[in-house]
Amino acid sequence: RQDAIEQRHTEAAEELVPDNLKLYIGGEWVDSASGETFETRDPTTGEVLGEAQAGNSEDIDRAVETAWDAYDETWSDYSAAERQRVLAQLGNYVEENAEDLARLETLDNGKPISEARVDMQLVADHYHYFAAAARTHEGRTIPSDETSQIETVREPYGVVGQIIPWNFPLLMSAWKLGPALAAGNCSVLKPAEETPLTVLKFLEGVDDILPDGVVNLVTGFGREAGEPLSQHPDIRKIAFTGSTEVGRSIMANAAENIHDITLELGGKSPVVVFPDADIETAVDVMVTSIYHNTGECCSAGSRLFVHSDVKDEFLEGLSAAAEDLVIDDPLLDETTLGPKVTDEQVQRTMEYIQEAQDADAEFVTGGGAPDDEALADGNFVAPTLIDDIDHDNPAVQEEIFGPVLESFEWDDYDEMMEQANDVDYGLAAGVITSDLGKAYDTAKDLEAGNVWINQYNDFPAGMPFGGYKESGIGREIGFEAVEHYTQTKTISIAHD
Ligand code: TXE
Repeated sequence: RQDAIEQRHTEAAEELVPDNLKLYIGGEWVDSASGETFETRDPTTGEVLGEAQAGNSEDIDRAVETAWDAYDETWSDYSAAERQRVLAQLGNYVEENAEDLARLETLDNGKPISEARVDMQLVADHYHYFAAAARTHEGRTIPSDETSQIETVREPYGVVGQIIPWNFPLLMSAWKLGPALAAGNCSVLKPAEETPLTVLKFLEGVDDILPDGVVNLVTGFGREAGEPLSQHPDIRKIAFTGSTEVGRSIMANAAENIHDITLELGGKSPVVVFPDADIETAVDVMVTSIYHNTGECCSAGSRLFVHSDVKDEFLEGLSAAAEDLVIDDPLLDETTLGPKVTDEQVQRTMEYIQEAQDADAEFVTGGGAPDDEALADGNFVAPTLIDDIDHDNPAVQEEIFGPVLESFEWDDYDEMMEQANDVDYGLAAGVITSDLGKAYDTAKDLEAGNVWINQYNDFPAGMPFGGYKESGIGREIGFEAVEHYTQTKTISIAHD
């Protein structure tokens, strides 16, 4: 089986990895100023997939300048209808090439192909949503006295910087580029060093659709390429998705230049199960909330609060469902849990598992690598369910970003809610109950930017998404995201 996996991946890489792994600036494929490159690896086999350019501050300077040229000379002259057509064509391209892009995403990130296919449908749909949103730019008329009329118009910033992570590589690029372009901005985008391939392939494919310089891609590391982008005085806004730690430094850099900012950071989201919940539904929702994308979701529902009346039945169902997940080569249709993106991410997850073990927590299932020799070369972690753990344990308070769930039993609603809100994060939450009135009340009590009721990780393009507390600032996707890429100009007109 191990040989078959290797062969499948080698063949897929030969077919799908783009020849062109250069920087994309002003519609040209160029080498990084330093000439340095970095390897991106397949997390299933450990093999090198390709070498991308390691951009630095010189490349960022060049990309920002080029983006301004494109804005001044071309993009700012495009009407909303013309921007709509460009965005719709980006969506069409992804639809037409969805299978190749999905397989490449699986190679670079390790996510099961079934999930990568859903990502690609979402990418296409986001471009179509933002194509439509480009046409809905409206200002307001402000009531004033009889001698003036006041109007507002929403104008783009011009050039924006965008930095994205590795957990949904192409989807995160669409979350960033869609609203920025719809609002009329040009972008300098830096993908994560772990997963540069799909966005490179996408830009290669849409080169004829995008006017030169509207989207500029600088691959590279956080310190060398991301930081100079966030410090650049000539961008007018920075949007970042990643760790809270890096988000803090991005915000400090934005403060230096008084730049607008959107931050979508980590989470440690609670899911509350009421005693009247349908257990089968609740188990399905919980599996999606914590094991989808191997737990590498900022929204992951990673703390379970289950009512004591149903706890035993629920945990039994959930651990059985976790053990039924198919951990295997993510290129296979039937696989439901793939490898984590890097060795480093496995180490991080294992350190938290160790914290729980040191505290004598009960491991209902999982707690290490899966017992499967054929997967020994991959970054696999078995789905894990932990019970009997203190709420102040680091494994409970900090984001693990792996397939690891901690369970808490509750009887008293107020005490449970206090604990559910007792983390620094506030990104998402889940409520599972058959009483919708109760669900609404609970949703209001939860300190979270998004609350899912009887479902989880549902991300349609129109849904504003973002965090409370240390999970971020501003909202991604939805029409709110387009507004975040504009500034308001007020025009006051005198009349007799
Ligand atoms: O994140 P980083 P990492 C969380 C998750 C994960 C942890 C660490 O808990 O375990 O963060 O992951 C760029 N200036 N999330 O190390 O470092 C970097 O190159 C500017 C949650 O991957 O934040 C990449 O493009 N940019 C999250 C991006 O930031 C910098 C998704 C994210 O990397 C930079 C990912 C710097 N100084 C991780 N340093 C979510 N919210 O979904 C790094 N980068």
